[in-house]
Formats: sequence, C-alpha cells, structure tokens
Amino acid sequence: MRIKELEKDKALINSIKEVKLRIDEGSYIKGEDLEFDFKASLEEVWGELNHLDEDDMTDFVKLNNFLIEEVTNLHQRENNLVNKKLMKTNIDIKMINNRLEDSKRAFDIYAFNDQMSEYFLIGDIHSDLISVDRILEKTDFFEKMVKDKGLKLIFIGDYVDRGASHLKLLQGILTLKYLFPEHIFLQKGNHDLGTYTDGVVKMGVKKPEKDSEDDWFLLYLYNLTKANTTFPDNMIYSYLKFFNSLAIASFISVKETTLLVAHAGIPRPKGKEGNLFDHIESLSDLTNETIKDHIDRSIVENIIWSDPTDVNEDLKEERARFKFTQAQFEEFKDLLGFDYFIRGHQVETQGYRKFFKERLLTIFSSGRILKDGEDINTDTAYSKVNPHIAKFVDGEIILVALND
Ligand SMILES: [Mn+2]
Repeated sequence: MRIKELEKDKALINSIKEVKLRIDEGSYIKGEDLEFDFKASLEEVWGELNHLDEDDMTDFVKLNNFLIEEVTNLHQRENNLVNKKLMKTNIDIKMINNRLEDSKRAFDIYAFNDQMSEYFLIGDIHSDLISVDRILEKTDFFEKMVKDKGLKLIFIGDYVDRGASHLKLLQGILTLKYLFPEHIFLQKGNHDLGTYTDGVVKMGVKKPEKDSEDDWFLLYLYNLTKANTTFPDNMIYSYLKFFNSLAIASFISVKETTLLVAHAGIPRPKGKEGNLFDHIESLSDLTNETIKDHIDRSIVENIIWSDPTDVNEDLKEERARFKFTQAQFEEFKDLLGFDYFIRGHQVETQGYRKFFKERLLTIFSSGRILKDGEDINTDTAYSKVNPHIAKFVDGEIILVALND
C-alpha cells in the first residue's frame, strides 16, 4: 500500500515534468495536444477528488507543494539587477522604459517592453477556473504556445474567495506558471494574502456574517486541515508562501504608450495639491514597506485596496479602502509618467468600466460563461457579470468579452 502511494504521487509529478520537458523541447506540434495534456494534469488529480473531507489528499498535497516550490523559485529568478538599479534611482517610467529588461522584476514590480508581444490583462478571478478556461480559449493560448508567439497573460490578482473552486483554480494557475514561465505573470490582489499564527488564520478581507466559511479560501483551507488528516496544516503556509511571492505592479511600454497595471489603485495622497506624492521618491518606493500613511497602511496596501471615484462624495479617508479623485489620479500619473492604469478589484456587471477620461480602466474577469446560449459556469460567484479581459498590442488597449 505504502509503495503504491509513493509511486502514484511520483507519477503525478513526473507526468507534469514530462509535459514541461516536451514544451521546452518544442515537441508539441498542435495546440490541442498541449491543451489536452494541460487539462489531463488537472483531471488526474481532481478526477479522483469528490469529497475533500474524506478523500486521501496525499497525492494532491505532494503535487501542489511541488508546484508552489517551482513557482516561488521562478518568481525569485525573475529578479533583475539592471531593473533594480533603474527603479531605485528613477521615478519617471518614461525615462527608463527602454533600458528595463523585459519580463523581469525588481521590488515586486514587473517591467515589460517587448514591442512584438500581445499582452492580455486579466482582472479578478475569485476561485473560478471556468472563466480562466474561456480566457485560454479566447486568447488562443495553447496554439500560440506551440507556435512560440510572444503572448503574455498578466493576472491582476484576487485568485481566491467567493467562487466554488479555490484549490482547483490555484492548481491551474500554478501549473500555467510552471509550464509557461515567460508567458504567465501573476500579481497580487487584496484577497491573496493572510497570516497563520498560533493555529489561527487571519485573512486580508473580513468575511461577511452571512457568508459560509467554505466560500473564503483561508477559512476553508483551515477547516480542511481539521477535517482531513491527509491534508496537513503546513499547506496553509505553502499557499501563503505562494501569495507572498506575487508581484504588486507591472509597467508595460509599447511604442509611445505605457500602462501601469495593479490590482486596485494609487497610493494614498499626502500633503497638498501639487505635492500629493512627495513621500514617493523612486519607483522602488511603491513597494517600500517602511513608508506608511496616517492609518499605518503601506503603499502596497493602498495599491491593492483603493478605488477611483467620479463623483464628489465622502472620500472615506480613514479606511484602508479609500477613494481617489481624478485630480489625485492625474497628479500620480504625471509623477510616474504612465499613460493608462489598468486594474480589477471592483465588480462591474458589464465586465469593465472606464474612469477619468478613459485613463483608468477596471476589468472584471469572472462571470457567466455562455455555451450555446447557456451559462455553464458553476464556479463563479458573479453570474450577473459579463466578464472581460483587456488586450494591449501595438500600444493600443482593446476590450475583449469572454462571451461573443
Ligand atoms: Mn480586490
């Protein structure tokens, strides 16, 4: 029995390694063969899991720990000294965007400047693998992977909570990054964090009274470790380690256009108009944890929490989730020298919303997924949403609906 178990989990890891080897060798000729193997790797694990409280999760745990180890190492290796030096000594992205190394990061900030790439920006996913599946189809992902096209999918965070498939979605995302490290890039949302100390999980977002604990990833995970002895509580640390390795922002420069991509919004303004962001002296300060606002929140927390506002309303300055105005946004935009801000974070029924003379775009990427006119999405918590992603190519932003 013991020997058989050992063979099984080794077989799972070996089979995903095999797929990676075939990709790296260029052995796949057809996108559909690659897609089949990608989906089979998920099916191999999830086909056997029906009641997680009772099922033997040993193989799942080993495979997912392997993927987390690989992906966090990949994230480490994306760090780049050229970018580090440039981001430490500059605040205007336009001054340095040609010298930054493509697809590398420093201070948890990615730089992209490959002029030939097609970039796809993906908003909130919230434990919904069915929308991700449609995104891969819409972007012709697997076909482009076998043809080695310069496709880049950038996820803007909020992978978990609310939807039906927390662990399956995470395994899917981890597998994508493991197999296609130069084409998949992962940023953090305000749901992709938390702590686990003295046997207590703390989430970044408070669960509403009426919600079931099953709908909230860290609570669900914790309850699973209590219910199932084959699912050890060090898995909580593993997922938190993955969350901690996520990037905070990206700058993408193509032709004359530069995008800033982050989960929610801008740093909380300080000081007076014209000097609102004097506390930020370089691009590296965007993730400098020692700079705090008046309620002791870091700039990273501001960036993954704040919201734009069109109307003259209470700006709720005392809360982590504060609102910023067009004037504040434009001062920040001019300071950093980007042209457009692409973010997720807010649910929009039509799947997107433009703010501030179209300089800021919200996209939401989990929602109803239609097939032959029927909604097939059993994963999403947002059935009313018509999900969208954004495409950035040749310096132009194009909205892409996941339903035709
Ligand atoms: Mn969010």
